[in-house]
Amino acid sequence: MNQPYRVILVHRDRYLVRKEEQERFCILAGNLRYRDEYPVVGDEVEITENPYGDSLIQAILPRRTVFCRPDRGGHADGFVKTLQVQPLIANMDYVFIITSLNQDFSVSRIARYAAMTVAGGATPVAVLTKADLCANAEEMEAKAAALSREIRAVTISSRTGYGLERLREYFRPGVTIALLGSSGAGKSTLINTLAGRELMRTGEVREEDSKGRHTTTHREMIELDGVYLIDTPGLRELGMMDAEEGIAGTFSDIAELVSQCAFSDCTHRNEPGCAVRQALENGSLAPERWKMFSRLEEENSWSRIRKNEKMMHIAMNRRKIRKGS
Ligand SMILES: Nc1nc2c(ncn2[C@@H]2O[C@H](COP(=O)(O)OP(=O)(O)OP(=O)(O)O)[C@@H](O)[C@H]2O)c(=O)[nH]1
Ligand SMILES: [Mg+2]
Ligand SMILES: [Zn+2]
Repeated sequence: MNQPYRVILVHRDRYLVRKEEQERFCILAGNLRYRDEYPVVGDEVEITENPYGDSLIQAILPRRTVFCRPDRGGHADGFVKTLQVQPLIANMDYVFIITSLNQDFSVSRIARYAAMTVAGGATPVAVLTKADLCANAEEMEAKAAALSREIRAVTISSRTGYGLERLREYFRPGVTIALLGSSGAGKSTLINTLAGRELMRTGEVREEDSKGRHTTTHREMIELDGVYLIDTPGLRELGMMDAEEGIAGTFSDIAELVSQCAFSDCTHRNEPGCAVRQALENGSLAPERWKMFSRLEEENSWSRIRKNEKMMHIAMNRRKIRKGS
């Protein structure tokens, strides 16, 4: 079988691709640029080799899974910027949601990453780092695990090696794992610890609030004994967009309750036959989980409305431009 090349690093408009031991620098063929299709780290691509310089990426193979984030920057079309989802990584089996067990720990951030992971078809694993700095790591792990049946939680320390054996259960040959999370959470350090050498640069976190300084600046895939690990720069925030299925998949028990309300447009405030209110009242649904779910849903539908509004603006601008000319 002719194995495709995989994108391991993107640097502006140049792509480093790899197959077995062979690496090639590539640029995009005109037809991909014309269609605004850009490969991301993890993508499988077809290339035309050029022994004298950069090879050409001719096609991006269909993505098995993808991790996206809303892109508010977008390309300007007329006067209005488009709101779109931006793929960041492709073809990963697991997303390790790296969260440190310090002041930066946030269950709702884990929920956000999990929803976007599930939306893109991969499996989320909450990896709680820096257990050596935390007195109640087990309690925190229980909190993360209680978030959803869909999210597994593993506590580790790259410093002491605690928990790494549990993590290695995911390392089957051929598996691709993306490490995502805030700056300073310990993504690059974990890769170095697993590799047993300094593959990635790491940086200290700030004393006051434990936040990182955005040390990693590129997404990059490395191979360790047949396992592909993708290091990424810390994301500042992660909004919800096109995540209906991801949110429902992450909180499947809550989505199920919602579907049992007597009215299909139930607002879950005071309608009769509201399954959500009933579950909240009898204690089978924790209020924090309901709050988190509603928050994500609300944000997601807000971005959908915004997206549609922008589309309308663009269409109207186009008409104006056509009329004016
Ligand atoms: N005590 C302790 N410190 C850790 C652990 N893992 C990482 N650190 C420290 O946390 C700091 C940030 O680690 P990085 O690996 O650079 O974090 P990152 O997630 O790659 O951050 P960005 O590249 O900025 O997104 C470094 O000073 C690490 O030494 C751990 O398990 N225990
Ligand atoms: Mg890093
Ligand atoms: Zn209801």
